[in-house]
Parts: sequence; C-alpha cells; structure tokens
Amino acid sequence: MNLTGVELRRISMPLVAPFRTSFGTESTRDILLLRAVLDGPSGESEGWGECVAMSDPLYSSEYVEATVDVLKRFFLPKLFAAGHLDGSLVGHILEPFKGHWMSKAAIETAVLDAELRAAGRSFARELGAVREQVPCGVSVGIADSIDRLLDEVAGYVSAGYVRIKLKIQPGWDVEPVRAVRERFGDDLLIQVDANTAYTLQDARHLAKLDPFNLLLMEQPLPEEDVLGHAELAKLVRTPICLDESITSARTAAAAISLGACSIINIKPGRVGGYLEARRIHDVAAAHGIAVWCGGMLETGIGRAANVALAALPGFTLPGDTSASDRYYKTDITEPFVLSDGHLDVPAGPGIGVAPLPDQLAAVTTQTEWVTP
Ligand code: OSB
Ligand code: MG
Repeated sequence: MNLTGVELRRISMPLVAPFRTSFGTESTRDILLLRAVLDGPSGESEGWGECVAMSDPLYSSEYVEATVDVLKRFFLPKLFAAGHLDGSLVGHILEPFKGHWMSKAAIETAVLDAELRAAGRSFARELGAVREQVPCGVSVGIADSIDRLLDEVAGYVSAGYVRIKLKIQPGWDVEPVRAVRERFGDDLLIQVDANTAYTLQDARHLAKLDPFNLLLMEQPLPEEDVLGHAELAKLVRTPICLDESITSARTAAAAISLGACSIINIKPGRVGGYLEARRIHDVAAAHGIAVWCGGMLETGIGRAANVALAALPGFTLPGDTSASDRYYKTDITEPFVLSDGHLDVPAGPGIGVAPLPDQLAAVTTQTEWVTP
C-alpha cells in the first residue's frame, strides 16, 4: 500500500471532571487525531490514530503542538516518500528520528488500522489477543478532601471497577490510601501512581504504604532515575511499577535486569506504538514480569486499540482502560460501556470503531489535510 494523505484533526474534549495528578490538572483534553488514507490493490482505505500527547510537556517531554510539528515537518514527508508502506514498516522508517514516541505511535496506529480494515482483520487478532473482554480499573485523581475522594471511589466501586488507582504526591499519600483501604476493606485491589513526585530520600516515607497491601506503586521517582527505583525496591515492600521510565523494549529489558521494577505499565503512545508495546509485553513475559495497559484519557479511538492490547496473555493486571463515561459525557465513537467490570474487545476490522461524524464535527477545532 501507499500513503496518499493524512488528515490532522484537533478536537477539544471537556472531561466530566478535572483530573488532578502530581504534575497538573487537566479539565479539557486538546487531542490530535490522525486519519491516514492508503491506496492498495483493493482500492483506498482509511485508518485512525489518536495521539496521546497532552497540551503541556508535564507528563513527558511531548506536547500536542510539537506532535503536529514533527509529523508535518519530518515524519509524514518521510512516509510519503517511502513508496510501499504498511504498519510494520512505519517504526522502521521513522527510526532515524529520535524520540517523539507519541507522534510515531499515532501515525503507526493509523496506518495499521487502514491496512487491517482493507484486509478485514481485527487489531486485537493482529496483536495476538486471547480474551474477548478485559477487566478494568480506574485512575482516581488527587481530590480536595478525603471525604470527596471516598465519595468518588464509592461511585467507581459501585460502577463495577475491579481495581482503584489513587494518584499520590507528597502530602497526599498515606492518609488517602489508609482512608480508602479502611472504608472499602481488604478485598479491594488498590494501587498508587506518583508520576515521579518523590525522590529516593522519601523511601522511608513511601514504606509507610507497605501495611496497606497495595498491588503496586507506579513511577515514584523521576523517569531517568532507574537505579533509584532499583534501590527503592529494596526499601519498600510494595512492588515497584514503571510508567514514564519505560520508552522501549530495550529500556524495559534494562529496568528489569537492574531490578528497578517488577511490574510494567505499558502505554503504546509512550513507547512509539502498539508493535513496540507488544515487544515490551514479550520481554516482560520472558522475565515473569506482569504488565497492564495504561491510559492517557483517550477517546474511543485510542481506547479501542488499548483494549485490544490489554487482551494479550501477559496483561495479567487490570488496566487504566475505563469506560467512556469515566472521561467524557459524549465520546466521539460508540461509547465503551462497563459490563461486570469489563470492556468488550472490539472484533471488527481494524481497531473496530470509527468516529461518529456528528460527534466528531461537534468537537473539532481544526483540520488540515496533508499530502505528498
Ligand atoms: O500516569 O498513568 C498516568 C493520565 C494522563 C497522564 C498520565 C497518566 C494518566 C492516568 C489516567 O493515570 C489513565 C486513564 O484512565 O486514561
Ligand atoms: Mg502513570
């Protein structure tokens, strides 16, 4: 197939409630969607990719304006010039360009989606999914008070979420965790995510989370402090899970070898796409390391692909793959709805969902059609 054009579409999606983490508060997601058009033996086919970069470079160095720039300036011209193209070639062709994982992931996903739709094959089947439903957790932001946190968690528990992830930061860690554990009992699966808010000096403090039997502690230290995580792992009982630090199968292998993590959060956007995400899954499985699928507050487009990934055999912990209504009042696809704590894995061609034209039009702020 050949890439004949790519639509860059910016959408503005208000969240149902502001989402507060140790790095900032998000109220509206400004999202870049890609629609790739490919020409092949059986005619034209289009595919979708959602870029997970946020408005500001606070989670990682990427941000939405930069993803538009790097795609237009470097990635799309190189892919247009490639001639024959399929999803598995995108990462290889873009490899000379350093970093920009979220931009690479978005275009690779759009090309894969177009290719699989043309072939009538599902993304889940292509990746190696072995489940038709995946268990879902929910990521709960930092709240204004413990009472409000308990109310929010109560809502998620009664909606059926099988695991609760609490965002933490210095000053909002042991007490909220204690309150949630006491209120909901020992059977609730709970984990925490610090988004790099601590240093190794905080090890003794973080060990105060030990008595609460958390599933894991996600990314307590800065992304580059892999050795720090290995040290911390010896000082706390809660298993260490890495998110921001893991940008490739190679960094995953190194972190595992160093003892920096015993669990990995796999986010396809953070690692350059679903094919690299699958390689991390494979490396982790070979080392007996559990993985789970992270999230970046995606719309139904990104969610569909994440749910497919989460259906691979090594994804043994519930993901941050919540239902559409946890994020948005109106999604741009048919909404993902929780059923007994699970979401269905889309089985149709490609990612199995597409934007609903009216919904998409209603949230679009800008579109640009890029051709060779
Ligand atoms: O660290 O996992 C994270 C959202 C945006 C940026 C980083 C993170 C998150 C989440 C939400 O925790 C996950 C989701 O429900 O999509
Ligand atoms: Mg995280």
